[in-house]
Amino acid sequence: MKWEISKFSDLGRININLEQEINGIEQSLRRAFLKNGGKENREGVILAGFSTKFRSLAEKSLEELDSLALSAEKVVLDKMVQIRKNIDPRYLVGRGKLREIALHAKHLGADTIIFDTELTPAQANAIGEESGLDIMDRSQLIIQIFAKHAKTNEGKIQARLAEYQYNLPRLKGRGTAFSQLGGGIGTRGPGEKKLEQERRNIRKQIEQLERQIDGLCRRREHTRKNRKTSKIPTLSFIGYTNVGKSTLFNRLTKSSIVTQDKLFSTLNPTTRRMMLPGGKHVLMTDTVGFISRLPKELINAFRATLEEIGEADLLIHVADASDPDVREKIESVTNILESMEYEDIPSVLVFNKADEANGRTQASLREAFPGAPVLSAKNGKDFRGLLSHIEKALDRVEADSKGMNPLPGEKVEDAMQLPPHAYC
Ligand SMILES: Nc1nc2c(ncn2[C@@H]2O[C@H](COP(=O)(O)OP(=O)(O)OP(=O)(O)O)[C@@H](O)[C@H]2O)c(=O)[nH]1
Ligand SMILES: [Mg+2]
Repeated sequence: MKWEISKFSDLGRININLEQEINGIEQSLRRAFLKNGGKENREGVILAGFSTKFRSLAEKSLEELDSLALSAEKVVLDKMVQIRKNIDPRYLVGRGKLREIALHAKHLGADTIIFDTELTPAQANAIGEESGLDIMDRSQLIIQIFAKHAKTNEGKIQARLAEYQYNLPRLKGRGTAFSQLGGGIGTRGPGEKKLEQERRNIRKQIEQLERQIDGLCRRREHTRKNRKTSKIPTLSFIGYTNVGKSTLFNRLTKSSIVTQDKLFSTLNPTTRRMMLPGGKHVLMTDTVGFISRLPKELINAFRATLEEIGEADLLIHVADASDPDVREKIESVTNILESMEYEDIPSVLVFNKADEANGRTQASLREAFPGAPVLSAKNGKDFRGLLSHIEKALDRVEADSKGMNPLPGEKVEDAMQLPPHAYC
């Protein structure tokens, strides 16, 4: 930026065209925004993280928030981290730091600050008022991605319910945001009377959506019952988002589900029938991925989708071998399964993206998770080994359900990986 220092002259004689000056500044900000990868119709955001312990923890978490923001089509203009001994109950990062972030955001032309945590409704309002910017939190961002990626009627209904449930307690001070997917939480709103009417409307909408989702659950349950009577076992692909579940599913079942380097590309379950190498027919289901701190509103709203996982005979837990945080993510998935009371469903662990993991990493995964295949859905050519592994595990599950002992000479853990938390 070029600076020019003018000589101070009589205030009455200063000849500045303020409108022209402001337009000039706005144009420069626009150019800076576009230079950072922004497009006219994309929202520029600043990410704000903090930790009461280590900077590295906050930075790692911000990286994931960055991927979430990209998946929501936002342009991340900057990221800021603060380390504090204690959380400020009103402004989270403290008033001084908040003002600093807000000033920086305005300087860069950002419309919104996204906080890497779940803000209480009171915090969201206080921060919105103090900063004069739109405010989002991590949960709201995830819910917004689900809403954007929902293509089917079922997905849209579930995403809308999550959005309404999230927004209802946060309506104070909000404008028309509840009726648009993804408004910021800190924007100014209408008067109290209008707000009360909006709250009543939302409650009514929530009741209607809940009823529709109960209907979806019943319909899916009916389909599953039919499948059960056909006695074809069901296998569900699960795992952290973006690990390559759909890519692997496509390769195994010769399908063409959309795959992309974005979080939560898949929302709707897809089921395909296929034959395993030993001749057994199975139904394979690809479904929505998980993330740590998955908002509770989504777990409730997506129950019709998530119940598909609960009915599987075997879960194929896909993890990303190239991710330095793979162990934490496996644990996150296990915790989410536990929270849904699905921890007793047998699972096999499969490491994908081996093409991006070096030899040492692969060796250490093989040592820590003995028996778990390490492969590449993208570059791999032969998946018969994986399918045989899955088939063996399924045989074991079926033998167990009939109360049979392990096959002669076979160790249980060779054939079937217990839920990950049980063997690491
Ligand atoms: N290098 C490499 N990339 C892969 C591999 N498998 C998948 N990918 C890439 O990883 C990204 C995510 O793949 P998806 O199959 O959409 O992942 P997912 O787990 O279904 O993701 P969600 O549905 O969003 O939860 C895509 O860009 C894929 O091309 C692999 O074996 N190696
Ligand atoms: Mg997918």
